[in-house]
Amino acid sequence: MHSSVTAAIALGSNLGDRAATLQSAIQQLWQLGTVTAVSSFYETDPVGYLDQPQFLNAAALLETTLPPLELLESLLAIERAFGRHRSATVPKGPRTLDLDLLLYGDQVLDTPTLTLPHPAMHERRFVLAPLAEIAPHLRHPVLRRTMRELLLDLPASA
Ligand code: PH2
Ligand code: MG
Ligand code: MG
Repeated sequence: MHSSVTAAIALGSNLGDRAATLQSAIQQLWQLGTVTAVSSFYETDPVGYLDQPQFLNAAALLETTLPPLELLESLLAIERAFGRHRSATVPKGPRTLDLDLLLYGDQVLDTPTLTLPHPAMHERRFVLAPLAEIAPHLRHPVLRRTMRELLLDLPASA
């Protein structure tokens, strides 16, 4: 019997019916555990690669017994089910669905395929705004700041 861990997942979409995609991706997350919180959907300007449509972003908390690499594989399988084919698209470019594993309990991990906590999560308003909505007191295991503090720490330009 594995004990369950709370994972934080970022969702993003900027192609097709974005809200319908996020809604049904959240339904699919139930196959991986218990979805304990889902944020509002946030309309956000693209960050990084700018020449692409506006995103709809959200965050969810998932209580799961899947180990982190299996959870990551399962999230990538859901992305593929929504028609995302990585080789065919620009890195950081438009996507029907992006599911990023942000946190897996307090676990700190650095492998070629998965880094926990997600290395850029604390710099991104489109990640922190939805996550702070559903988990304001959740603490980043490396930076030791809560999601609300990290959000308030962001420069206005982020
Ligand atoms: N994802 C990216 C790159 N830029 N910008 C916004 N607003 N939202 C995203 O989800 C996003 C992005 C790469 O995953
Ligand atoms: Mg991403
Ligand atoms: Mg991703």
